[in-house]
Amino acid sequence: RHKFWETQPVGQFRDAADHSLADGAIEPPTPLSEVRADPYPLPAAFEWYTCDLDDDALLTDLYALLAHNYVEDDENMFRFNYSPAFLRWALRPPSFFRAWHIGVRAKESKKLVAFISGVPARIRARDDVVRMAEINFLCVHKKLRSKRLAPVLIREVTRRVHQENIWQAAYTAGVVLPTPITTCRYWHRSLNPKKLIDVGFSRLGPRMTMSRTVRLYKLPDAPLTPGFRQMELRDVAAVTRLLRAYLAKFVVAPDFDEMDVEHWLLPREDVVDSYLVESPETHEVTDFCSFYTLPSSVLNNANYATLKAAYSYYNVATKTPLQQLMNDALIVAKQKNYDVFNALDVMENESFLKELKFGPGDGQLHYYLYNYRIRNGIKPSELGLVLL
Ligand code: NHW
Ligand code: EN5
Repeated sequence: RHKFWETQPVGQFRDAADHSLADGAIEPPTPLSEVRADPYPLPAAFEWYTCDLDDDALLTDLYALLAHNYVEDDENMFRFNYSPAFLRWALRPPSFFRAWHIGVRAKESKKLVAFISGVPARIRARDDVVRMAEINFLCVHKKLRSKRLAPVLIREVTRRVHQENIWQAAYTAGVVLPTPITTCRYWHRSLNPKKLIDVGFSRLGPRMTMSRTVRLYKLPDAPLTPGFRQMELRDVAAVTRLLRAYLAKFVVAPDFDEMDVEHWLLPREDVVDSYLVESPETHEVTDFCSFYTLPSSVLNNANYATLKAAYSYYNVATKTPLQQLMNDALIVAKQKNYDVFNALDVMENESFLKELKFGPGDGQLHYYLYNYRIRNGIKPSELGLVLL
């Protein structure tokens, strides 16, 4: 059934009933001297190409590969359109490895035809903090599909991760592979219902008119919580404290330090937005919310080329009710002209989705760990990890 995945140290569907298998690494590390020294072979017309994200020309090529060939919804109406600035941010966190930005080019034309990436992260599973690679942006050009190139890309990124003495990885996918640690649902909150309906992202509900729908999703013009403001550099220590205390509640979550928070959560225009509540009395930072910007191309629509989507990222509420905090996030996203606000049912998100008029989407997101077993998996609400 899974000719490639059957050979990999991942939970196999057949292991599900075996109670002798403990949580933790599936196979032990091998000595670095035993890690294969040379790249895996590619079909003769192609060559490996380590990408330099500082290089604007490379970044443009990578952007174009993904904009034309990356993930689509099940009806091929929308395709993720990660911006060049987003890709630079996503691929260059603290201590990133350039060797983990792996392209494949056609030897003759030098055209970029495939890509896979990893970035380093510390991820905690129960009480075990593990150095991992977060694998993302696996993409093979549409004309080269179903030729078993993906397993070669995955083996090659694995080899380069092993060379850094890292033996585990985390990744997400819309497809089912052996074996998810949990399966999450996407939820969507309309901000610009008329456009969403025009492009086929959502439908007019039964017995609903356009004007009733627009009224249903109306939001105030400005955030309601006193002390709600953008996060700044001076807030990094306070936000790190809040976030670390919060993420400790989940079974699987990143182990963020101040450098990670500065990189992943300090606002960057059209990439990541972060807000916090600073108590007007004590000036203490009590609550935090964030979202990242990932537009989708609208395929085959005469009126619109892109959908501007915000994706809920990390949120922590200690004083303000989480629902009120997220309502303010919706308000600022609407002010900034996003068409839709998306969220997964991870962490405590279930507590506000229905109340804030999110509806369930038709997409799922499966979370995976490589070479790390978590018996019986976890619930989405036990997951404190959001990948881009
Ligand atoms: S998920 C998004 C993945 N990208 C897309 O969906 C873009 C559009 N699709 C494509 O570009 C986020 C192609 O369809 C791809 C497959 C390239 C997906 N993950 O080459 P073949 C990520 O980036 C398996 C893993 O013929 P193709 C996460 C499939 O099950 N495996 O197919 C990435 C089959 O194996 P099997 C996937 O359609 C995580 C084999 O690939 C997969 O031309 C990567 C077929 O290959 C997916 N999304 O290309 C794993 N989709 O055993 C990281 C298909 O079933 C693991 N397959 O026969 C950790 C590594 C690091 C470890 C460090 C210690
Ligand atoms: C790795 N980082 O399917 C990511 N999106 O629901 C890779 N559906 O947008 C894995 N089909 O439900 C990504 N509208 C896996 C996701 C791939 C993309 C995907 C889904 C998520 C999505 C939309 C559009 C569907 C178009 C037809 C959807 C309904 C919204 C409606 C709004 C009003 C209230 C009810 C729901």
